[in-house]
Amino acid sequence: GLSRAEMIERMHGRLNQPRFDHCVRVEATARQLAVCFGLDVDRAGLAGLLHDYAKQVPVAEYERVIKTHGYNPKLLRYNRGIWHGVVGTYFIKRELGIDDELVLQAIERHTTGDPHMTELDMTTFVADYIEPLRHLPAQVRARGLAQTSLSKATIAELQGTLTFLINRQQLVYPKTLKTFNALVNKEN
Ligand code: DGI
Ligand code: FE
Ligand code: FE
Ligand code: FE
Repeated sequence: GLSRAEMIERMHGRLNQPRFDHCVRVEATARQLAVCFGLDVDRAGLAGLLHDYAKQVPVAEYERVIKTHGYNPKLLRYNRGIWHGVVGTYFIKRELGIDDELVLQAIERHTTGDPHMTELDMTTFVADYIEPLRHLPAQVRARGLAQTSLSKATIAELQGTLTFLINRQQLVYPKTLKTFNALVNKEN
């Protein structure tokens, strides 16, 4: 596979500097969480580093890939907020040669979660939300919960995201709500 330096070079080809810097902070946060919860630190770091690799892929490129690579056409109703996780792994596989299915799954699930998400998936999901430059009240609360429980932090993040979307009358991706229900059922 590619060296870290080569991956970083390709990330600069797809991402502006603020988004790149966010990815590096998520990598560090994900590694810390993995240490705390006894997970694979390098896998968590790699998923964190690459999670937003496809965030700035042009809309037309996404539409083409969704239409020609067997993705659900309903995805076309959403935007890059949803695509960069669910479809983003297409670009990460092709352009970075990542083939670790656990890393790819964590990236695929990093925006919506998944009713069956693993602890590694939660690490990427939560690290994205609590990296040091996140300061919204829901993010501060999730950061506190992440000291003791990945699933409680994940639920708090879903609560924050769903509230944000509903308050702005934005389309909720059904899986985001399904994830919330599945985790609340397990936790309470
Ligand atoms: O990529 P980041 O900004 O670092 O964080 P993220 O991958 O968690 O994406 C957050 C964006 O995704 C934010 O603008 C809200 C949007 N989002 C999350 N869940 C949903 C969603 N957008 C829609 N339309 N539906 C969802 O269920
Ligand atoms: Fe993202
Ligand atoms: Fe997130
Ligand atoms: Fe992110």
